[in-house]
Parts: sequence; C-alpha cells; structure tokens
Amino acid sequence: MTHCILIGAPVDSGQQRPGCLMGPAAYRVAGIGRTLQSLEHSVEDRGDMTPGPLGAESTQNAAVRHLPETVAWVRTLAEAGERAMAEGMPIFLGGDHSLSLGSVAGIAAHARAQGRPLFVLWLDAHTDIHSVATTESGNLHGTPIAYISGRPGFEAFPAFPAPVPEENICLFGIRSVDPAEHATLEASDITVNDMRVLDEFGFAVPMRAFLEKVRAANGMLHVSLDVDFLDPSVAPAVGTTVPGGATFREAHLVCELIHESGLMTSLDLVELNPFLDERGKTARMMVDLVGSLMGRKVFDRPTRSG
Ligand code: 4U7
Ligand code: MN
Ligand code: MN
Ligand code: MN
Repeated sequence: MTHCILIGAPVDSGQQRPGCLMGPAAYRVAGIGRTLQSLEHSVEDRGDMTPGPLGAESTQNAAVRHLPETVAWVRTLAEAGERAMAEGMPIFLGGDHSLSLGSVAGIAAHARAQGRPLFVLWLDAHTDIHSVATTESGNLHGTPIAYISGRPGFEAFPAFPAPVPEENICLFGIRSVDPAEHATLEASDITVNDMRVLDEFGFAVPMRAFLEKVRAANGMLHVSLDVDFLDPSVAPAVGTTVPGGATFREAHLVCELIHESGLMTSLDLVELNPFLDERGKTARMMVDLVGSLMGRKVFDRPTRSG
C-alpha cells in the first residue's frame, strides 16, 4: 500500500494552447482518487497549487514566453514535491510539461538528502532538452530535460538542487526531435529509446534494461508521463500530437512493468488538455494507466504464466 499525494499543477504557461490548466480537474472527474483507493492505496489530495508572486526574470532569447510565471511555478512545485516525498508518493496532476522543471527539482532535493541516486523515465514523443537560450518555439514545456540534467541556460531559474546524471535519464517513445536537441543528445549519455528502437525490440526489453539499472543502483525513480507518448488515436487531448505513438496495449505494458519493478517513487501526469478531448477519453485513458502503474492487473504473473 502506498500513500498517494495528489498535487494539482494547473500550469498553462509552458506552451501556447490554452486548456492544460483544466487538467487536474479532469483527472479528478475521471476518478484518479477512486482508482487508487480501489487498489488499496491511501489518497491525499492537496488540491491545486498556485504560483507565488512573479519576479522580473528575463532572457536574451526573445522567443521565450512566460519566464517569470514559469520560475514562480518551479519554486512552488519544487517545495510541494520535496515535502510530499517525505510523506508518500507525489503524483503531479498537470498542467503542461514545464511543471516538471519544478516537480523534479523538489524530488532531486529529497533524493540528495536521502543519499540515493535519482533516475528519471521520460515517456514522451519529444526529448524536451531545449535550453531557455536555444528554444525556437519559446515554449518552456520543451526544456525540462536540459534543466534537470544540469545544462547551462537556466540562469533565471533556481539552481537545480542535484543534477540528474545523464546515465540515469531514459527518454522513451521519442519521435519528434528538433535539430538543436539532436545535437545535444548525440553528445550526451542520455538513453534515447526512440520509436525505431521500440519497433525493433518491443517496449519490454528496453524498459526492463532501464529498470534493472535503477534497481542495481538502489535508485529512486521518477516517471514523467506526457500524454503525447500515446498515439493520438487513443489520446487526442494534447496540443502537440505526433502520429506513431504507443498503443493502448504498449502503454499498459510499460506501466505494468514499472509497477512490477516496485521502483517508482514519484509521478508526473502532463500535457492533458481537456478542452481538446473527446468525451473524456484521454483523461480516462491516463487514469487507467495510473491504475496499471499502481498495481491493477488481470492476474498475478507468477501464478498464471509460470
Ligand atoms: B512536450 C518542440 F518544436 N520541440 O520545442 C518545441 F517540436 O512537453 C516541442 O514534450 C516541445 O509536449 C514539446 O516547442 C514539449 C517543437
Ligand atoms: Mn513533454
Ligand atoms: Mn511531448
Ligand atoms: Mn506537448
């Protein structure tokens, strides 16, 4: 049994299509709390966070949007995340992916205090490794991987507590990479499981390989699930759809493997835009995946397949 702490993060400032701020409400309506309780977890909903007062942060990159607002969210969510880690498993209800600049900062601070290495699994169509200096779109939801791996270009932000080593980061489901991101990743030790890899080896083999690394290091595991990891046919409610994503079954398999590992210590649910949904389909799909991440299964594997 896990104590699940729901943290509403109605962040909309990291991208340009309004609606992500409705995400936390949609997860609640779709029954995230009930789902977790039905799996015998305890649930504490801390409600929706609000960012603190805005500063006057600025950047040379004129394309960047909502920098002070994003920095304010980072402070709020980092604090909420660090506090929740001491009491249970934080589940951030987003909100666009810029919320992970804050959630992972808080979790990294907690992991450092525990003296345990932090690993990050990024389930996403995109690599999200732009810096504030290089983003062309100016949308800060495309930057968290650069921040959490301690790259330059984040002078406007609080210093990242304990940068996550590149070897501890696994991007999974990738199929849209900008040229600047491509160059950065080529020169890094971040694991990139793009769809080409997953087509050839399936989802289970690369996922198990990463989970084994986490286990061998006695690491903590943060999972960041971007709606666009999924194929738009099963998850249309996202501003940045990219064809060729994970199917219903592939996504569930990934979540089941993560659950079976027993390694996940925190979770972000990001990029849901309920305004773009079809009768709650995507919100329900995401809640269903949370069910698999938290232990729902048809049978216990050892008794049925062994
Ligand atoms: B998401 C993009 F140009 N790379 O920087 C950008 F393709 O959190 C997309 O993964 C970023 O949804 C997508 O704007 C961020 C674009
Ligand atoms: Mn993303
Ligand atoms: Mn994405
Ligand atoms: Mn997106």
